[in-house]
Amino acid sequence: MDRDIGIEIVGLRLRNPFILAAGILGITGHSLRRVAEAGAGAVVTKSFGLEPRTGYPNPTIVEVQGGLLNAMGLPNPGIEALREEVEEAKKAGVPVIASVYGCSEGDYAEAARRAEKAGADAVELNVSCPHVKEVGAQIGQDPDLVRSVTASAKKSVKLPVIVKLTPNITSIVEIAKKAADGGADAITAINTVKAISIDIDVQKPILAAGIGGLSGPAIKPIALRCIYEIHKEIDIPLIGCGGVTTWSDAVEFFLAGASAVQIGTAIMYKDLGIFSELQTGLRGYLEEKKVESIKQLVGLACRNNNKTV
Ligand code: RRO
Repeated sequence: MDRDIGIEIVGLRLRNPFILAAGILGITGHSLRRVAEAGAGAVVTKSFGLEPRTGYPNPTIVEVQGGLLNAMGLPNPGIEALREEVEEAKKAGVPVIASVYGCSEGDYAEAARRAEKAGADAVELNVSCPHVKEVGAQIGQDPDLVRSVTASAKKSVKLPVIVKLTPNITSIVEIAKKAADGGADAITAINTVKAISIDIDVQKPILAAGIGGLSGPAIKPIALRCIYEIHKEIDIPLIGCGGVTTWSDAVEFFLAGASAVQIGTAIMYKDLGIFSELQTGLRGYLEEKKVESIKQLVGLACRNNNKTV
């Protein structure tokens, strides 16, 4: 019989641990629904703020060695439009997580409240966009702000609150501790890694915004290291994000301490068929290793090697 690959995280039951990452294909309610129908265990919307934002001029995305570099600039129609997207996405019957951002504690609290009213099953606080001033990693790089933003979002909703962290920081563990102090129900690690690509003909950065965020296989070892470090120090559910392209990548994340993983850039390489491919591969691994559930894998690599720093 097939192994059950369902999980429970932040009080939500997921049929599998593969979650659509924020911003990738979560452009409309229809695209979220399509991803869910292709087999995702849950979906995260693109990041919504209180007001609409156009985002940066083109080019906003470029393929580089090992992944994609983006500087979209948080384009979104404003949180008023979230309800329609959530309603459409929920038709597929999987949990919908609303990604929200803001400039202050009050913004995050209000955005979380509106996400709850819109029918989302959880909120993911994006405190980690690598290149948008004031709203992104400037919050996620300040430990006290991470704590206070998390605490005020927690106070304003009954929904589970997940905090998505940036790797562009000296100690992600320090920031993760503050998110946990603020009452986070789970942590997603990581958002994209600050990076740049330069056009040698015109001799300037390719992206209109200059610096962007790197995603894809190139950042997988960084994301894994972050999960591993956080898991060793803090007892909080973790969602791995960064370069998961194959089922074995996902297994690495579970072994490092993640209870679920998000899939983003890999969809560009493999299309939506990736969700069934990941499930089949993971079931095969569990059978081969005679493991009953994913839970048994979570953090095993940390426990098997307690000598590393
Ligand atoms: O919109 C973006 O440019 C963006 C966001 Br909000 C984010 O969280 N991470 C990223 O790489 N790009």
